[in-house]
Order: sequence, then C-alpha cells, then structure tokens
Amino acid sequence: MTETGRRPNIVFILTDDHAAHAIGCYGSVVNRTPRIDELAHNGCRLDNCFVTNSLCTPSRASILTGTYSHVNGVYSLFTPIDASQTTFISGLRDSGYRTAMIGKWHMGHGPGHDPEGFDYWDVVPGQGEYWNPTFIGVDGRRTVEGYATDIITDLAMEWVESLDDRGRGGDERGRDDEPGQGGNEPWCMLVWHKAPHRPWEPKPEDQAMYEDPRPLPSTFWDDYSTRSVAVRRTAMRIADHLGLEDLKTPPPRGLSYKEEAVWKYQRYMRDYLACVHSVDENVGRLIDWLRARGDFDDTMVIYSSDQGFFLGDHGWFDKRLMFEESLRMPFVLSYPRRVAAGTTFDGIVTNVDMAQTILDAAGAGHGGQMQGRSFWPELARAEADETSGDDTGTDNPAHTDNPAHTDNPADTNNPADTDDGHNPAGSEPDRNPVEGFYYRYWENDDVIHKAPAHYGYRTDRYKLIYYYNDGLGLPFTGFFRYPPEWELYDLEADPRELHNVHGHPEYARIGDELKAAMWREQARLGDAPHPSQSVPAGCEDVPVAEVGELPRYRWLDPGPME
Ligand SMILES: [Ca+2]
Repeated sequence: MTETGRRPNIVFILTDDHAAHAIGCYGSVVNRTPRIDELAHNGCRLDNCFVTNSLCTPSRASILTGTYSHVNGVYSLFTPIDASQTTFISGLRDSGYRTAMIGKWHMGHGPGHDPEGFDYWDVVPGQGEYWNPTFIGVDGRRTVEGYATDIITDLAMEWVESLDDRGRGGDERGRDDEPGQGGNEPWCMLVWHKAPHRPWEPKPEDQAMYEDPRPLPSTFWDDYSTRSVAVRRTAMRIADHLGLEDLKTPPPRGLSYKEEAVWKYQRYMRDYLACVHSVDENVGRLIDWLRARGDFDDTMVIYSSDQGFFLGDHGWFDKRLMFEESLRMPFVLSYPRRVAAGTTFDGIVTNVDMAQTILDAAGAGHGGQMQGRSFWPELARAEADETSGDDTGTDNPAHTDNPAHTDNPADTNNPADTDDGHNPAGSEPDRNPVEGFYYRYWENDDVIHKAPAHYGYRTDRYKLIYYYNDGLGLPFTGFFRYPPEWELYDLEADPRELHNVHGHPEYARIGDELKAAMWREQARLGDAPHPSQSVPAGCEDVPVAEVGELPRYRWLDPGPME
C-alpha cells in the first residue's frame, strides 16, 4: 500500500499470440496500434520481457502463479492447472481486493481447474470462439451474440459497474462467496482475450484494413543452414503448414512455390493484423471508460500477451521455439499516479516475475512458492514524487542502468527475506536477480507443430538452447525421440539468429560458461536437466533434481488441440 493508503485498481489485459513486433510502440513495421501505444505513452514500456515456456496454457499458469511450469504443473496444452494454487489473484483477494476473470482462461475446466480465487469469473471454454462465443460462468454455460473481443470488454466493464451498484447498495452480481469486503475496496480485473489467436477471424469491417501487402520479414526465406535438425523438423512454416481454416480460401492456381508462400503470408497477416486492430480498439474503449470514470490515474493498466509469435520470421507462424519473436512478450504498464509517463525499462524480466510485481504494486504480500522477482521497484517512482497523474516525472528508476541485473548467476542463491519465506510488501526483491533467465518448452513433437522439447538460457547477449527431443511421458507428446542437439546464438553479432555458433572454437568458452549458468539456474529453480545432458565443468557438486523426482507427470483430459 502506498503511504497515502491508495491502492490501484488493476486492469490486466492479456491477449493471445500478440507479438511485440505487431505493436506500434515496439517499432512495428506492419501495423499501427495507437491505443496500446497510448498506455506506453502514459506509463512504461518493458523492452526485455520474456516468456519462460512459449505456449498459451503454460504461460497463463506462470503469469498467475509466479512459478515455472515444472512447479505449477502446467507443462503443455494438455496439463490443466490445479486452480487451488496460490496466485497473485488469491494474494490480492486476501488483501481485500475484489477480483474478476473475464475471457480466455484456457487452463482447463471442471472442478479443480475452473478459475478459483475470483469473486467473479466468466470465461470462454478452451480456445473459445471469435463469433457468438460460449461462456462458462458461475451460473453455467451460455452463448453471447457478437464478436469475442468486444464482448469480453463489455463484460469486464459491466462487472466493475456492478461493483458501483453494490457500493451504492444495489444488487451485487456474480459473487461466488462473500469475503466481507466493503464497496470501496480496489478491484482487479483480468481481461484476457482470445484474439489474435489462430484461426484469425476479424470483424468484416476491419478486413480491408490490411489488404495492401505487408513487408516480408528479412528472415522469411531462412534456409535453416547451421541450425539443428530439431528446428528444421518443426511444422510451422507458412509455406507448408498453414491450413485451409487459417487461409479461409485455397491459394490461387498457377503460383510458384515461392509465390504461394508469399500469398499465404499476406493472407495470414491480413487477418491477424485485423484481429489485432479490434484488440487495439477495445483497449481504447477501456482507456476511455476509465477516464470517463475518473479512474485512469489510479488504475494500473497492463497490456501483455501470453507469448510472442512468428510473423513470417524464419518463414514461420506460431511460437514454441526460443527464437526472439516467439520468446518476447509485449508488456506496457500505465499507472499515472505511480509510474512516470513515457518511460522504458530494459532489464530482463519474465512472465514468472509478473505475479510478485502486481502484488508489490498493490501493496499485498507475496509468499508461497513464487519464483519470480518483482520489478515494481524499478518502475515506480518514489512515494515522495507522487503527485498528479499527468506528471511526467524525471527520476523514474526505469531508463537507468540496473546494476541488480548484472550479478553473476553463479553467485546467486535464493535467500528468503524473512524466516517464513514470505516477502512483505515493499521489502527487497525475493532473490538476487540473475544475468540471464531460464526457458523450457516441454510439449515435444506434438502431432501438429512437431516442435522439439528444449530448454535454454538467455542473457542480454547470448542464447544457449539444448534440444533434448524427448516428451518424457507427458501427454500428447510424440512417440519418437531424437538425438539431442545444441544451438548457441550471439545476439549482438547475429540479432536475427541465423548463425548457430555452437561448436565454434571462438565461442567454446562462452558456451561452457552458459552451460554452467543454466545448470545452476535449473538447480536453483528445482528443475531437472534431461538425463542426456552431461554435467557442465565445474558443476559436479551442484545438486540438481532428477527427472524421476518431478511430481506432476500425469495423464489428464485433453483440451482442444490448437
Ligand atoms: Ca498464446
């Protein structure tokens, strides 16, 4: 809580598969997003925000719980969440917030998997539908006429307005129990859209917006030379793997292979970007609504996406791989009362860090098994600077060098701040930040995308990836195993990631250092290296988990395959 006792209302807008490079303020060359950009102009844009498992369901679970997939048990699309886990929502609610979840949940349904910890929830089942979507709420299932992005926004605003009625003594709506909060407590609302997820069905009035050809990414014709066989085996190429449901109409006859690939790319971008346009408009609706209520300055509005997405980069669509376009998450945060306008922050953060960050901003404690590090102290201006919402501020810690992010990962450990491991609001971060972060994609060789299981470690300059190519018995992973392979990229010399330099003598030392750093980070996080990986030099005494010790491998009801 701030010293003035004011706690923010929170609007967390999360889209599905919206790549940062399709957002204006992130330098998009393919579209414009003036309303999302408006949030950045009024707040802070994070330039190095990354997902730790680039897939819808696992990323949502990590965002909510502040833990990695191997801790929260949501490894893939086919491992529903145990919704009783501690989340930032349960933490907010314990501290008096009123909470709601509206839109795409996609972490399973039924007892134990439906949203928990929310005062109100109203979600689309599975992937959800763009048109006339079905919703599941505390009162059961129903169909709502219209376009999903508009409807989700409408329902979100209606929920807050129902709180207004309640505060005035009117009817309450949708509360599944009664925590005894008054009508003036702050609220947190998750507005989680289906868009712009496949199969990219825009509103008819938006379809003509992107009829003109978009520029091809420079890596569109990537031939994957120097890359692993695992990467070449993926089935995410625009030229070869977009289906009729994606394209809506067969390609014209008589095109060459390359001409047809470009036609598919343009078709894909036309629909994807038009879906993004509707998201942007609905972000604008929420901004306008908050301003009209006089709430904008005291509301923390976050815009993010569950992961990045390939927009023809390397010839691909989809995500999953640890390449930059898939790995990067957009994250902009507007909270004029506490965050200076027009700032940027370039420290490395991940989706695992978001839960503790939000709890910190709300003045709520965080504990349990959360594994992230709040970056709120680096975004917020000091309490003493707190003035009016339109103050642009000059001494925001964002924009400045952050020495906390340069610690040697070999030196880090995970000290609890207090004896019970609970980090009270406003205290130092839960752990010493590391130089890099750990990534793991578990859903090996699924029948559609054929993406390999891999883990890796990314610093501000290098990226190490180990494709272990083994489903480890997880549901709906492929039957076959393939030989492990390494990749190493020097992002400074090769920002497009076209040259795998693993095995090059000049990178031998850095490769060894990264392998040791990743091993130590796995040990710190409690994840198990794949048995095929040899122990890095110098790590013989670092205790890591063994695969057999992982507790949550289990077969569960499959959700819809995307
Ligand atoms: Ca997604």
